[in-house]
Amino acid sequence: MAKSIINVDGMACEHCVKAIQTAVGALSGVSSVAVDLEKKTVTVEHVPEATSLDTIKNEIEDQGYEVL
Ligand SMILES: [Cu+2]
Repeated sequence: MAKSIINVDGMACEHCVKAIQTAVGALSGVSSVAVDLEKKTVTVEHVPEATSLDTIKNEIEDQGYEVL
């Protein structure tokens, strides 16, 4: 299990939090998704062999947010 902290811009409200949690949480091997609006971070616990960090970043960008 890996813990990745991703810097993300464009998250503004609870809707953004939900959108990211739902989309990233649906990826296989992801066990938790925590969004910190103030710090602009998304912390993901995942099995790297199932879902890589790049896959998670792509999913966040697909949702309309900018990975920094
Ligand atoms: Cu929002």
